[in-house]
Amino acid sequence: MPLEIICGDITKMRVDAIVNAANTALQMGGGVCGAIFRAAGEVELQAACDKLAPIKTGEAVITPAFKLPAIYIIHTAGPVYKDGRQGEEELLRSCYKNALALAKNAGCGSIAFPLISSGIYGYPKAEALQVAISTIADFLKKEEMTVNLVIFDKETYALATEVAAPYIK
Ligand code: AR6
Repeated sequence: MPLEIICGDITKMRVDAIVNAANTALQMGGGVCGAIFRAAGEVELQAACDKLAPIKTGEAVITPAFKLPAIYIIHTAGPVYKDGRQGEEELLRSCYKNALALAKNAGCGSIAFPLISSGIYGYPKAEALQVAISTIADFLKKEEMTVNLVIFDKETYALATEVAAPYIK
């Protein structure tokens, strides 16, 4: 199954689409979003985002990737984690599903995701990994695509390889 867990910086990925862990206003923020805006070109990317904003939590939209090695950036707004009883899991699942559907419609053969909501938005990393990996695995049962999950820090990467082990045979 073409699910690959990678430890690194998503802005360097040579794939058809990279996913941005955005906010609903599609404004440049911190974390991976700030890194993507800086590497793509802040002015051009913000102008493209302004035409599509706002989005709802769980939705996804697509822009060019400007100066990045990727072709597209798919922006999706993850849920802010409160206590896990506010529909966070379904909303996080929607981010992955909607981004994958958009990538498929755009003809992408490869996509790279960060671990959405697991930084500034506070989603516990182990649970965020379960949602990400199980949702991607479900998609790959029916569709052909190379899906990379790009994890920034070594500790979370080690956890990710454990969570993914039953899915990668
Ligand atoms: N490549 C891959 N992953 C990264 C990178 C990178 N270059 N930089 C950070 N991460 P976060 P969120 C990881 O906070 O929780 C922004 O302001 C990071 O270690 O970027 O969805 C947006 O505009 C973490 O595991 O996104 C929103 O307002 C993961 O990316 C808000 O933050 C996601 O962390 C979104 O918060």
